[in-house]
Amino acid sequence: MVTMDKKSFKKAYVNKFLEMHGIELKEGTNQQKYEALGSLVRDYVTRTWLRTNKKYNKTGEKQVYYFSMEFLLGRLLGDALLNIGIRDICKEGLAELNIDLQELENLEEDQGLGNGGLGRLAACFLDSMASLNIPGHGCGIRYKYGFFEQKIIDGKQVEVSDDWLRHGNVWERRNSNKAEIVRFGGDIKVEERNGRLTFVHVNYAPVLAVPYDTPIVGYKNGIANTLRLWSAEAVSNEFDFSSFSRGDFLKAIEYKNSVESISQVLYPEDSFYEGKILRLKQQYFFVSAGIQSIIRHFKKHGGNIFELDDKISIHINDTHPTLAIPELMRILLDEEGLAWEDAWRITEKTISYTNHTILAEALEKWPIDMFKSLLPRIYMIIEEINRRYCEELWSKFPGQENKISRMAIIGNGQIRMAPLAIVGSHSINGVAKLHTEILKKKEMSDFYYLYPNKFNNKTNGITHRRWLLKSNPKLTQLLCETIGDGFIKHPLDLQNFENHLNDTSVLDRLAKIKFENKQKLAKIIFQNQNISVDPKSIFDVQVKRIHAYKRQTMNCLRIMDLYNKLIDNPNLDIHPRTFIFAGKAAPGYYLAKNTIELINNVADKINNDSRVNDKIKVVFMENYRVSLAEDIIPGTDVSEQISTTTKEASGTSNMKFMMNGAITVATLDGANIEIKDEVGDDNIIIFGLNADEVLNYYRNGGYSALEMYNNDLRIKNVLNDLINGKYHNDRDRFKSIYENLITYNDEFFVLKDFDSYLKAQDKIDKLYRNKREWQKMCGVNIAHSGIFSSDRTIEQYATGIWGSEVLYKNL
Ligand code: 26W
Repeated sequence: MVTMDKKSFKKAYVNKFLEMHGIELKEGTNQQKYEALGSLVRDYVTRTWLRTNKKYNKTGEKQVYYFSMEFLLGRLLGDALLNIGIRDICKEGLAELNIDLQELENLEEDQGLGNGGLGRLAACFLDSMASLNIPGHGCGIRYKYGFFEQKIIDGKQVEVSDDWLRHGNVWERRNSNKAEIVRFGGDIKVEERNGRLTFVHVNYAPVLAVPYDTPIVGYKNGIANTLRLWSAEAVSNEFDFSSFSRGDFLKAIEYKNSVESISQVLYPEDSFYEGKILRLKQQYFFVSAGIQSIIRHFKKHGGNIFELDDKISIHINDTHPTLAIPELMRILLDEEGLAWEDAWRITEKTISYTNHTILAEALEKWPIDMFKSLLPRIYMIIEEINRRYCEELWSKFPGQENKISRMAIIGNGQIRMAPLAIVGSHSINGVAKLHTEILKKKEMSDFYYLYPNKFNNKTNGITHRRWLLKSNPKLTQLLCETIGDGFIKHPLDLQNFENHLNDTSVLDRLAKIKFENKQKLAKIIFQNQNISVDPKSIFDVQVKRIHAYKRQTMNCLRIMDLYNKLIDNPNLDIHPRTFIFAGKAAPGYYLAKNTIELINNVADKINNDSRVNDKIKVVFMENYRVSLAEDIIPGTDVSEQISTTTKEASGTSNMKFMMNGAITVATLDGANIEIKDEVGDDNIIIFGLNADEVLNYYRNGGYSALEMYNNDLRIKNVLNDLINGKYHNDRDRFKSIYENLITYNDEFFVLKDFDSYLKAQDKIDKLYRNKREWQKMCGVNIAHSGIFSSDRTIEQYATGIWGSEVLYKNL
C-alpha cells in the first residue's frame, strides 16, 4: 500500500509528465497523459516489488508457480491504482488538473493473452495470490500478438491481428540478464561418465528465452508478485553452430524468423486441439525456460535440490504446460545427476494439474514422429515414464490389455498429455463439483480408480476486486454503506447484505444503481454499434466464446420465436427486452462463425421492424474482451448460462453476473449448480435436461430432433425461418445451423431443451414486473456471491494442493 496525499501525487504526476515528454501537461495528448500516469504508478509499484522479492528470498517461503499458456489480464492501470490504494487520490488529483481518470484508463490496450475462461481464471488467480500474501507467480508466453480483434463486417466476424504492444507496455520489464536457452531438435549422445550413463544433447537449435516481468500487486498489503512472460529470440551471432559459420546468410535469417515465430501469436482455439508443431514448440519453450529459471533461482539462494518440493509448487493450467513434468525430470537427471527414483518422487510432489474441459476434441496428443525429432531428450524421458507406469498397470490389472492401452501415455502413434499430467502430478482437480464428479466417474474413471487420492475439486472463482470494486463502484459504495467495508478483505461477509433486503430504501438504491449502469451500457452500445436501446427494458445478456455447446443458437432461436409471436399478436403482453450478445468464434470454426452471422442478421431484421421495436431489440457487441465485460456485466439484468448440461466445466462469467446483481437463467451445469445451492431455488431460474438425462441419451440414444421438429410448431417455424430466406436472401446461408440441428440430430439438445427454456424466459418476464421481488432476488444474489471470490478458491488451492502457508488470516 502506498501512502500519499493528493498534493504530492499531483506534484509527482506533473513532474513525471514533464520528464517523460518534455512538454507541459496542458500541451500533452491523452495518450501521453496515460503513459505518464502508468509510468508513475509503475514506479510506486516497483518499490513494493523489490521489497517483496527481498522478503521471499530472506524467509525462504514456499513459492508457487502457475504455468499457463494464457493470461487474460485486461487493463492493469485501474486495478493497480485500486490495489495500491491511491485510486481516489489519483482521480481527484487528476480532476483538479482537468484530466478524467476514466478517459486515461480507457486508452490502455487490453492485455489479451488468452482466449476465454481458462486465461481469465489465471489472471484472477494471480490477483488473489498476491492479495492473500501467497508467493505465487505466473509463467507464460509474451505473445507479440494477443487474441485477435474481432470486427463485424456485413454481419460476419473478421479477424484483425491484435498489435497490443504498438504503443509499448509500461507494466513490463525486460530482464535480458535472466534469459535462458531452450534447445530444440538435434541428437542425443549417450556416454558413460564415471560409471553413469549420461545424455548429451548435440546439434540442437538454440532459442533464447527472454523474460518480461510484470508486477502483480496485492490489495493494500505491500505485496507485488511476478508474472514472467517469455519472449523467443535468436541467440546472438557469436553462438557457435556449424551452418552459420559458413556465412550462410539466408539460413541465418530463416533461423531468426523461425525462432521469433514461437512467441509471435496466441492460438485462438479454446476447445479444439490441432496437432500443430508451432504450438508444441510454444509449450516446450515457456515450460523449459520457466523451469530452468526456477531451478537456477532456487539454487542461487542455497536451495537443496532434494528439498525442492518443500520449497516450490508448480501448477499446470490444463495440459498445455504438461511438458513441465519431463522437463523437470530432465534437469534433475541430466543436470543435477539425481537417480530416477529421486527425480520422479520430487517431480510428482512438485507438480499439480487442473483440468478445465471434458470435451474429447480438446484433449492434446502429439504425433510421436513430430515430437521425437523436435524434443529428442524429452521424448526419451516420456518413454521411460511410460515404461515404468505401464509396468505398474500390468501388475495392478493383469491381463487387461485394453484397459492398459487405453490408459498408457504413449499409444496409437501419439503421446497423450492428459495421462502424462495425471501420472506426473500429485493432485488433479476439476473446476466445479459436477465437473470433478464427471472426471472421476466418467472421463478419467480408470485413473481415479488407480489414484483415488490425487483427485479433488476446486470450484472456480473470480476476483471481486476487479469484478465488483473496480467495475461497479456504485454498488460497492452501497455495500460499504450498508454492511461496512469488511467484505473487501472477507468476501463471505457480503452475506450480511441479505439483512438489508427488507429495507425499501436499500432496494430503491439497488434499482437506481442498476439503472444507471444500464444507462452507461446503453451509451456504449450506441457509441460502438450505433443501436439505441432503452435502459428501461430488460437487459438479457449472453457473452462468452461462441461454441455449439454454449448454445447461443438456442438463445437466438427463442428470439426468433418471440419475434414470430409479436408479429402474430402485436398486443402480446411482455416487458420490453434488449438481447445482448458478444463473443469471438475460433477463426476455423465454421458453425460458430455462422452463428454470429445469424445473430447479426436476426438483429438487423428485428431492429428495423417498427412493429416490434418498442418491445425487442437485439445487439451483438463487437470484440468481446475483459474491458468490455467490465462495462457489460454491471448493466445486466439477466445472465444467460445455458450450456448443454455436463459440457461447461464451470463457467466464471456466471459468478461475475450474480455478484453484480443479475438473475441467472441456467441449466444445471458447471458452477451454476453451486450458484443455485447458494441462492436457493427462488433466486435463480433453472431449466433443461439434468446431467443424468444428458448422459443417458449419449449412452443409450433415444433422442430424435426430427420428432421435436414435427411435434412443436414453434420449433418447426423457427427452423424453417433459418432456410426460407427470412433472415438472408441466400437461403443456404444458415443451412449449417439447420443441418446441425436436424440432419445431425442436435448433439447439444437445443430442441429438446427449447420448451423448458421458453418457460424459463416467461418466468423471468413475470418476475421482472414485480419490481420489489426482483430487487430482492438481485440482492440475494449479491449477498451470496462471496463464496465465488477467487480468494476462497486460492485459499483452497494453497492449503489443499500447494501446502503453502496462508498468512492472510493474520492480517
Ligand atoms: C487445445 C486447445 C484448447 C485450448 C484451451 C482446448 C481447451 C482449452 C481450455 C481448457 C478451454 C477453457 O477455457 N475452458 C474453460 O475453463 C474455464 C476455467 O476453468 C471454465 O470456467 C470453463 O467452463 C471452461 O470451458
